[in-house]
Amino acid sequence: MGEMGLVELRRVFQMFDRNGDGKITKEELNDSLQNMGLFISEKELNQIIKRIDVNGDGFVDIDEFGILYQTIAEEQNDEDDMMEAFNFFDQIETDSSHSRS
Ligand SMILES: [Ca+2]
Ligand SMILES: [Ca+2]
Repeated sequence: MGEMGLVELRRVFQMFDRNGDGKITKEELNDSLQNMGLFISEKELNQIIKRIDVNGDGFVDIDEFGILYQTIAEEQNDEDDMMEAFNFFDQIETDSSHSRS
């Protein structure tokens, strides 16, 4: 899956999956975003989840999270809003490479 390795994906996923149960809830996504200084509305949050949640169970598992990554990479030219919302991926990568190794 491109530059984004599975190990890296798993690491980022775990940052979002705060209770470690293997799926990201809307609340966990919201918490993670807020921790990164990104405050989005409930409506936007629902839209993001809906977009990511391929199998419709209301949670984001690691497969769906991987799809999100690819989606962002492929659509970054015509999905400016989504890119803005997901600029935090850059921050995560920067943070994790500087903090505890
Ligand atoms: Ca979780
Ligand atoms: Ca799902």
